[in-house]
Amino acid sequence: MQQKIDEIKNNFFEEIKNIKELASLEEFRIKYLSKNGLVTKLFDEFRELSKEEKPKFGQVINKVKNEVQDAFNELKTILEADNKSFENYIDLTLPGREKVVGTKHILTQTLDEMKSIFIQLGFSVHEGPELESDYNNFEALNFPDDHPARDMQDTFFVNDKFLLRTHTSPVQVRLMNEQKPPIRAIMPGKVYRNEAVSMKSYCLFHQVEGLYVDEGVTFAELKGTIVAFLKQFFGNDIKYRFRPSFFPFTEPSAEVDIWWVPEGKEGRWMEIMGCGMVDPNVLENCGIDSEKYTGYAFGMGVERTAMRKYGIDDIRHFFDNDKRFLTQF
Ligand code: 2U9
Repeated sequence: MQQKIDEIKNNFFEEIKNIKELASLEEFRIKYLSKNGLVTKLFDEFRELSKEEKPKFGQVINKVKNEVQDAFNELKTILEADNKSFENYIDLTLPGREKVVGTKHILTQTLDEMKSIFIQLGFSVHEGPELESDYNNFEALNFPDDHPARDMQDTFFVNDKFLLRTHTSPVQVRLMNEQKPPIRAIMPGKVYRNEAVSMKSYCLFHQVEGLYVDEGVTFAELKGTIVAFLKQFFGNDIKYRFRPSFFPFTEPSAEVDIWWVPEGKEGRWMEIMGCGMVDPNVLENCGIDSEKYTGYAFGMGVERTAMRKYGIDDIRHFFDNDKRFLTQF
């Protein structure tokens, strides 16, 4: 019996030296100290001993039991403390986790840039509702009753009096009705057209329009402002031309083209914006004396302009919200 006790005790103290972590400590406890453990089992054997042997081995087994239990408890305390400090350990040398930071949509960036250029040129920024009256969107702007834009095929009508604005021009109409000249403002915002969706057109897009009304405003000033914008937006070397055109709300009217050389392709003229002197009828419709005041106006599509600047070939990219497109800008 004594030999067995010694063997278990020696093995216990030999094995405990190799235990370095809590997981192996549990296996070790099961082996020696659980209900069926080697040390616990010694008590079963003790019960089988003769009356004479019992007092002697009782003391020996109890002593061994206390020694191994103490050693076990001590190691458990140490390993638990180690484990805690391991859990709280911060490795300051680890590289940081990269956070994905959102960026402004390319349209917002383009709008911001356009606004900031016109603000520098002395324009204020005005916005208005997207649901407009037929009067503000067409009537006040000199659109004849039979103009194609007034067709259901081209415009989203809500009823016979209201529609989704097809340009931001009604904001100018509102402004002129509210304020006396001088008025020098741009109108950025969403507009809607009932068109077949394709690479070039979408049912919704953004415009920036501008208006300057005062005494003695001339076409030369209009030209100066537009050229200043083109140079800032596309760079000083931009080649441009003004070409006569027609709009119901301006007379005379012009379209502005820029010379554009797409990558790997031949250069060509590309239309970038329209402009003109506000038609006297329009000024009168908005309560402004056309004998005293003149004004110029211009308008451009933000998507189309951004497509030119950044070489984007399909307008639908702006609205698809594909991260592969958005993160390029
Ligand atoms: C008022 C009077 C005049 C705004 C103007 C244009 C010329 C023009 C197009 C460019 C491409 C629309 O985005 S587009 O499809 N716009 O060519 N817009 S002058 O003239 C106004 C506006 C309001 C009261």
